[in-house]
Amino acid sequence: MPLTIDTDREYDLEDLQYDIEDSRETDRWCDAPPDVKSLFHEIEWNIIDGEHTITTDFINKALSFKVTARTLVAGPMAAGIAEVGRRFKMDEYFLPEVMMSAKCMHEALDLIRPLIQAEKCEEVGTVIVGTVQGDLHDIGKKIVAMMLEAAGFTVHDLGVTVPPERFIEAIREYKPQIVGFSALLTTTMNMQWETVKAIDAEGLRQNVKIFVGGAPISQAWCDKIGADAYAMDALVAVEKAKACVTGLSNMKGGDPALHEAMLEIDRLREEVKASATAVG
Ligand code: B1M
Repeated sequence: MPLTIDTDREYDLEDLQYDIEDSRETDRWCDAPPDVKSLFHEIEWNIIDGEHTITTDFINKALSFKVTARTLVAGPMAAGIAEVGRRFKMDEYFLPEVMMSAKCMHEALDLIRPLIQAEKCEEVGTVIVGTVQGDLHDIGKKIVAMMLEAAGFTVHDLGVTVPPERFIEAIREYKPQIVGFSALLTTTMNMQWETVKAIDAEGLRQNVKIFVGGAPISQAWCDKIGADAYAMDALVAVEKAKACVTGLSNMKGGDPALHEAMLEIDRLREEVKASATAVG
């Protein structure tokens, strides 16, 4: 039986700001057996410290406890890289440290990818993803691509710094139902808009449902640039993508009713979250 651990809760990551050598009491991963909880803390710390070999050793150990690949990505790996982001923002970390932590994430994702692919369900559709032109960030996009694959999509990942014309070429080649743009920089988010405009100018806008994501991206930005869906994380991306190829498959890209249906998914999720909090 796979061991699933709650990764949906919002945790306080304050303890990660201090160098703690010994095992700690935190509110995270409390539903995990003690051995796994401490392994998760080791994974968080080794990503923060940029220790890629040790990170992958601990990932392998966690897998031997039958922790699912998805739990590892959404749990300790997400917590570790979030703290790296905070340190970078506060000038506590500089690029070399961030690059070492990014290497940990990439190696761990490479290790996990075959397992996620093995979880793949029945084929449901085709998606193209890419990080927009000028932007080199790809950890989040890779996670989204992997989760979509596990949900049954064939995913064509165009890589990083993808110009609008490459997206257009790929839409013609792969005929996807969905195309997703990732952008992590405030200076490159505008390329999402340029890419939407270029797809529109080529007469392809109705052929594809456009998803946008990345740290500076919001629902307001998605509305402004005329994309169909904003996904704040990989799980939301999967939920919305599945809706696009099932109940909403007849809707065209750019249809205001599709945009509204995507917002309804967010509203329902918020309601479920609120009622779970009220019960808890
Ligand atoms: Co960069 N970086 N970085 N960086 N980096 C940020 C983004 C930054 C916020 C850090 C900070 O200051 N706090 C900042 C941007 C500030 C701004 O724009 N206002 C920044 C900067 C400034 C830079 C450079 C300019 C630094 C420099 O050179 N001086 C430079 C830019 C290079 C370039 O792109 N041209 C740079 C470089 C790098 C590294 C190469 C060192 C490395 C990237 C390695 C890599 O990706 N291969 C890096 C990293 C690692 C980060 C942080 C620390 C972490 C990003 C990350 O991987 N997060 C980041 C800080 C932060 O975001 N808080 C930062 C984890 C990942 C799981 O989350 O990517 O948000 P995320 O993905 C989520 C969702 O957003 C969503 O789902 C994902 C999974 O849940 N999602 C989608 C993402 N894409 C989606 C697409 C979809 C749907 C959902 O469509 C289907």
